[in-house]
Amino acid sequence: MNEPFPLRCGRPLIMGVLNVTPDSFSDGGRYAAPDAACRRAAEMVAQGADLLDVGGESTRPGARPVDAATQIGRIVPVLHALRRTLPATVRISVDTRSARVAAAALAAGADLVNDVSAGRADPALFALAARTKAPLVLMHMRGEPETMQHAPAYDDVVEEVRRFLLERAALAIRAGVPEDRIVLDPGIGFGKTREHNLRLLAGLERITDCGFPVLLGTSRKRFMGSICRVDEPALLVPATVATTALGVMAGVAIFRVHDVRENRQAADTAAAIRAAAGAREPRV
Ligand code: HH2
Repeated sequence: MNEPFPLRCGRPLIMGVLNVTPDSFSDGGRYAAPDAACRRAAEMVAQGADLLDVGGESTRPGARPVDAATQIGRIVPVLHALRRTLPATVRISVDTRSARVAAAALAAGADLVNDVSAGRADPALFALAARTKAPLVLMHMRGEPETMQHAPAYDDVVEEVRRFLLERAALAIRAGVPEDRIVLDPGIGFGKTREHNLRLLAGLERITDCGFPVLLGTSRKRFMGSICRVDEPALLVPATVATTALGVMAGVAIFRVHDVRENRQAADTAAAIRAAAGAREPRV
């Protein structure tokens, strides 16, 4: 593994999405072959990505789980190719709920683990993160991808998400994951209605105030399509950029996006405005 990844480096970080799946909601099927993945990765790095999130399982609403061997077969050849072609300063995250997949990815050159189940899908994941000291993203999700959009309900979505994330972080720490390796993510679109997503975005500071770096994943997501009356995810770049700027103002550290150039500009501009306003440094 590379040197420990600095989660707090004083500016917002951009994480480029690289799905090596046949069925992801926005880029499925495009980058499954290692050479296509490397070209896309180089493009995102040239546009300002600090890290890349490689996933071999779609977690879009309605998606069926993908077994560990299939995920490994998709991800590992791509990771080897990325490590051969990318500068070592570019960090790679693996988007998986499986400890077996995460271990194979870390051995193939990944630096971070992004777990949308926050360690609930596979209890061995916390032990792996504890042993390797790899940074670990803990995301909130209500239910499972296959069924999570079936009438999700909350009394106070921001408070319930905040409490869940703090509980998962406490369990991870108890399992030996170093506190300074934990990243929290409110899980926009995961078991939430449009109204829940909007409340979470309006209440982001209650999550960033928890003291852990926060990752935000709004990129091209459907709740913005219903606001903007746009069906095609690729046409939601301007809406995504608006959420990135607001996320910076709320202290978000890492933005998981498909469109790196646009979000890099939004994040850097918002960070400069935030600094000019005398606000605290971003929690990065
Ligand atoms: N969103 C997606 C996947 N992984 N990880 C984190 N931490 N936060 C997110 O919001 C998040 C995530 C869904 O987006 P995408 O990867 O583009 O689609 P799919 O799940 O269909 O592959």
